[in-house]
Amino acid sequence: MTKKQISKFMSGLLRHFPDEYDLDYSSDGWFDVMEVLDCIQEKYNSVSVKDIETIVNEDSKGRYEFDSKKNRIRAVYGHSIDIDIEDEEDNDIPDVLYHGTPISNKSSILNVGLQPQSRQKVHLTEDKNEAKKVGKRHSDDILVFSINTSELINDGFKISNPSGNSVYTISEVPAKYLTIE
Ligand code: HQG
Repeated sequence: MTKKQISKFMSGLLRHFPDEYDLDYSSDGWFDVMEVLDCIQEKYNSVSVKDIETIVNEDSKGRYEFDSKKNRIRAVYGHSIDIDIEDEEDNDIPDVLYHGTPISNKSSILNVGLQPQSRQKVHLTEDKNEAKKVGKRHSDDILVFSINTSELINDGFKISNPSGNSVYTISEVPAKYLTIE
Protein backbone atom coordinates (compact mmCIF):
# COMPACT_ATOMS: atom_id res chain seq x y z
CA MET A 1 0.00 0.00 0.00
CA THR A 2 1.38 3.40 -1.02
CA LYS A 3 0.70 6.90 0.29
CA LYS A 4 -0.91 7.61 -3.08
CA GLN A 5 -3.42 4.77 -2.62
CA ILE A 6 -4.26 5.94 0.89
CA SER A 7 -4.64 9.52 -0.33
CA LYS A 8 -6.91 8.46 -3.18
CA PHE A 9 -9.17 6.58 -0.78
CA MET A 10 -9.12 9.44 1.74
CA SER A 11 -10.03 11.98 -0.95
CA GLY A 12 -12.97 9.73 -1.88
CA LEU A 13 -14.10 9.61 1.75
CA LEU A 14 -13.81 13.37 2.24
CA ARG A 15 -15.19 14.44 -1.14
CA HIS A 16 -17.46 11.79 -2.62
CA PHE A 17 -18.62 8.77 -0.62
CA PRO A 18 -18.63 9.39 3.18
CA ASP A 19 -22.19 8.08 3.42
CA GLU A 20 -21.10 4.65 2.20
CA TYR A 21 -18.95 4.47 5.34
CA ASP A 22 -21.46 6.16 7.68
CA LEU A 23 -19.05 9.04 8.27
CA ASP A 24 -20.49 12.21 9.77
CA TYR A 25 -19.39 15.61 8.52
CA SER A 26 -20.24 19.24 9.11
CA SER A 27 -22.02 21.48 6.61
CA ASP A 28 -18.62 22.95 5.74
CA GLY A 29 -16.99 19.61 5.08
CA TRP A 30 -15.12 18.82 8.32
CA PHE A 31 -14.68 15.22 9.49
CA ASP A 32 -13.37 13.82 12.77
CA VAL A 33 -9.77 12.70 12.12
CA MET A 34 -10.08 9.54 14.24
CA GLU A 35 -13.30 8.48 12.49
CA VAL A 36 -11.64 8.94 9.11
CA LEU A 37 -8.61 7.00 10.35
CA ASP A 38 -10.86 4.11 11.54
CA CYS A 39 -12.37 3.95 8.10
CA ILE A 40 -9.02 3.97 6.34
CA GLN A 41 -7.75 1.26 8.69
CA GLU A 42 -10.61 -1.03 7.65
CA LYS A 43 -8.97 -1.05 4.23
CA TYR A 44 -5.31 -0.41 5.06
CA ASN A 45 -4.87 -1.60 8.62
CA SER A 46 -1.33 -0.38 9.31
CA VAL A 47 -2.08 3.29 8.57
CA SER A 48 -1.43 5.67 11.48
CA VAL A 49 -2.49 9.22 12.25
CA LYS A 50 1.10 10.22 11.48
CA ASP A 51 0.67 8.84 7.93
CA ILE A 52 -2.42 10.99 7.49
CA GLU A 53 -0.49 14.04 8.69
CA THR A 54 2.27 13.31 6.19
CA ILE A 55 -0.26 12.93 3.37
CA VAL A 56 -1.94 16.23 4.27
CA ASN A 57 1.34 18.11 4.65
CA GLU A 58 3.02 16.73 1.53
CA ASP A 59 0.06 16.78 -0.85
CA SER A 60 1.29 18.44 -4.05
CA LYS A 61 -2.13 19.89 -4.87
CA GLY A 62 -3.04 21.06 -1.37
CA ARG A 63 -6.11 18.81 -1.35
CA TYR A 64 -6.54 18.60 2.44
CA GLU A 65 -6.42 20.67 5.60
CA PHE A 66 -6.67 20.15 9.38
CA ASP A 67 -8.43 22.52 11.72
CA SER A 68 -6.24 24.44 14.19
CA LYS A 69 -6.37 21.66 16.83
CA LYS A 70 -5.86 18.91 14.26
CA ASN A 71 -9.01 17.16 15.50
CA ARG A 72 -10.79 17.65 12.20
CA ILE A 73 -9.83 17.22 8.56
CA ARG A 74 -11.45 18.20 5.27
CA ALA A 75 -10.82 18.33 1.54
CA VAL A 76 -10.21 21.93 0.52
CA TYR A 77 -11.97 21.54 -2.88
CA GLY A 78 -13.16 18.93 -5.37
CA HIS A 79 -16.30 17.74 -3.54
CA SER A 80 -19.33 16.08 -5.01
CA ILE A 81 -21.06 15.85 -1.58
CA ASP A 82 -23.30 18.74 -0.68
CA ILE A 83 -21.16 20.92 1.56
CA ASP A 84 -20.55 24.64 1.56
CA ILE A 85 -17.04 26.02 1.95
CA GLU A 86 -16.94 29.77 1.63
CA ASP A 87 -14.53 30.79 -1.13
CA GLU A 88 -11.84 33.27 -0.27
CA GLU A 89 -11.79 36.30 -2.54
CA ASP A 90 -8.70 35.81 -4.72
CA ASN A 91 -7.39 38.86 -6.52
CA ASP A 92 -4.26 37.40 -7.98
CA ILE A 93 -5.73 35.22 -10.73
CA PRO A 94 -3.49 34.44 -13.76
CA ASP A 95 -4.68 36.02 -17.04
CA VAL A 96 -5.06 32.62 -18.66
CA LEU A 97 -6.15 29.32 -17.13
CA TYR A 98 -6.45 25.92 -18.82
CA HIS A 99 -8.80 22.94 -18.79
CA GLY A 100 -8.03 19.56 -20.42
CA THR A 101 -10.85 17.26 -21.47
CA PRO A 102 -11.53 14.29 -23.79
CA ILE A 103 -12.18 15.32 -27.41
CA SER A 104 -15.49 13.47 -27.11
CA ASN A 105 -16.72 16.28 -24.81
CA LYS A 106 -15.90 19.03 -27.31
CA SER A 107 -19.29 19.66 -28.92
CA SER A 108 -21.17 19.53 -25.63
CA ILE A 109 -18.71 21.96 -24.03
CA LEU A 110 -18.89 24.32 -27.01
CA ASN A 111 -22.67 24.24 -26.63
CA VAL A 112 -23.16 24.69 -22.91
CA GLY A 113 -19.70 25.61 -21.63
CA LEU A 114 -17.70 23.87 -18.92
CA GLN A 115 -20.10 22.59 -16.28
CA PRO A 116 -19.14 21.06 -12.91
CA GLN A 117 -20.77 17.71 -13.72
CA SER A 118 -20.71 15.60 -10.54
CA ARG A 119 -18.44 18.01 -8.63
CA GLN A 120 -19.50 21.31 -7.09
CA LYS A 121 -17.12 23.39 -9.21
CA VAL A 122 -15.29 23.35 -12.54
CA HIS A 123 -11.53 22.88 -12.05
CA LEU A 124 -9.01 24.94 -14.00
CA THR A 125 -5.23 25.11 -13.77
CA GLU A 126 -2.56 27.67 -14.55
CA ASP A 127 -0.27 24.93 -15.90
CA LYS A 128 -1.04 23.76 -19.44
CA ASN A 129 0.78 20.44 -18.94
CA GLU A 130 -1.22 19.81 -15.79
CA ALA A 131 -4.41 20.45 -17.81
CA LYS A 132 -3.29 17.80 -20.32
CA LYS A 133 -2.70 15.32 -17.50
CA VAL A 134 -6.12 16.02 -16.01
CA GLY A 135 -7.75 15.37 -19.40
CA LYS A 136 -5.75 12.16 -19.84
CA ARG A 137 -7.22 10.76 -16.62
CA HIS A 138 -10.36 10.32 -18.71
CA SER A 139 -9.06 9.49 -22.22
CA ASP A 140 -5.96 9.43 -24.44
CA ASP A 141 -7.51 11.78 -27.00
CA ILE A 142 -7.81 15.16 -25.39
CA LEU A 143 -7.97 18.83 -26.12
CA VAL A 144 -7.07 21.79 -23.95
CA PHE A 145 -9.17 24.92 -23.61
CA SER A 146 -7.64 28.21 -22.55
CA ILE A 147 -9.80 30.58 -20.56
CA ASN A 148 -9.56 34.35 -20.60
CA THR A 149 -9.96 35.10 -16.89
CA SER A 150 -10.11 38.90 -17.03
CA GLU A 151 -13.21 38.76 -19.23
CA LEU A 152 -14.83 36.30 -16.82
CA ILE A 153 -13.99 38.44 -13.80
CA ASN A 154 -15.18 41.63 -15.55
CA ASP A 155 -18.46 39.88 -16.20
CA GLY A 156 -18.88 39.04 -12.49
CA PHE A 157 -17.65 35.44 -12.30
CA LYS A 158 -15.73 34.52 -9.16
CA ILE A 159 -12.58 32.43 -9.57
CA SER A 160 -10.99 30.90 -6.48
CA ASN A 161 -7.59 29.44 -5.75
CA PRO A 162 -8.65 27.28 -2.80
CA SER A 163 -5.31 25.83 -1.75
CA GLY A 164 -3.03 28.54 -3.11
CA ASN A 165 -1.41 26.31 -5.74
CA SER A 166 -2.11 25.44 -9.38
CA VAL A 167 -5.80 24.51 -9.04
CA TYR A 168 -8.49 27.16 -9.56
CA THR A 169 -12.25 26.67 -9.25
CA ILE A 170 -15.28 28.40 -10.73
CA SER A 171 -19.02 27.65 -10.85
CA GLU A 172 -19.01 27.23 -14.66
CA VAL A 173 -17.32 28.65 -17.76
CA PRO A 174 -19.75 29.64 -20.51
CA ALA A 175 -18.56 28.71 -23.99
CA LYS A 176 -17.83 32.27 -25.10
CA TYR A 177 -14.83 32.46 -22.75
CA LEU A 178 -13.25 29.26 -24.11
CA THR A 179 -10.58 28.99 -26.83
CA ILE A 180 -9.23 25.70 -28.13
CA GLU A 181 -5.44 25.67 -27.75
C1 HQG B 1 -16.11 17.42 -18.51
C2 HQG B 1 -8.32 15.92 -10.28
C3 HQG B 1 -19.36 17.37 -21.44
C4 HQG B 1 -14.81 17.96 -17.97
C5 HQG B 1 -7.71 16.83 -11.32
C6 HQG B 1 -14.22 16.69 -17.36
C7 HQG B 1 -8.63 18.03 -11.34
C8 HQG B 1 -18.07 18.27 -19.78
C9 HQG B 1 -15.44 15.94 -16.85
C10 HQG B 1 -9.90 17.53 -10.72
C11 HQG B 1 -18.80 19.46 -19.79
C12 HQG B 1 -15.63 16.03 -15.35
C13 HQG B 1 -11.08 17.70 -11.63
C14 HQG B 1 -19.88 19.56 -20.72
C15 HQG B 1 -17.26 19.69 -18.31
N1 HQG B 1 -20.12 18.50 -21.51
N2 HQG B 1 -18.34 17.23 -20.58
N3 HQG B 1 -20.63 20.65 -20.82
N4 HQG B 1 -18.30 20.33 -18.89
N5 HQG B 1 -17.12 18.45 -18.84
O1 HQG B 1 -13.10 14.55 -12.89
O2 HQG B 1 -11.74 18.70 -14.43
O3 HQG B 1 -6.75 14.31 -8.17
O4 HQG B 1 -15.14 15.97 -12.37
O5 HQG B 1 -14.03 18.51 -19.00
O6 HQG B 1 -6.41 17.16 -11.04
O7 HQG B 1 -11.41 16.25 -15.14
O8 HQG B 1 -9.20 14.52 -7.76
O9 HQG B 1 -13.26 17.00 -13.55
O10 HQG B 1 -13.57 15.93 -18.34
O11 HQG B 1 -8.15 19.13 -10.64
O12 HQG B 1 -7.59 16.09 -6.64
O13 HQG B 1 -16.57 16.56 -17.49
O14 HQG B 1 -9.69 16.15 -10.44
O15 HQG B 1 -7.94 16.29 -9.01
O16 HQG B 1 -14.61 15.25 -14.73
O17 HQG B 1 -10.87 16.96 -12.84
P1 HQG B 1 -14.04 15.63 -13.29
P2 HQG B 1 -11.78 17.24 -14.11
P3 HQG B 1 -7.85 15.24 -7.82
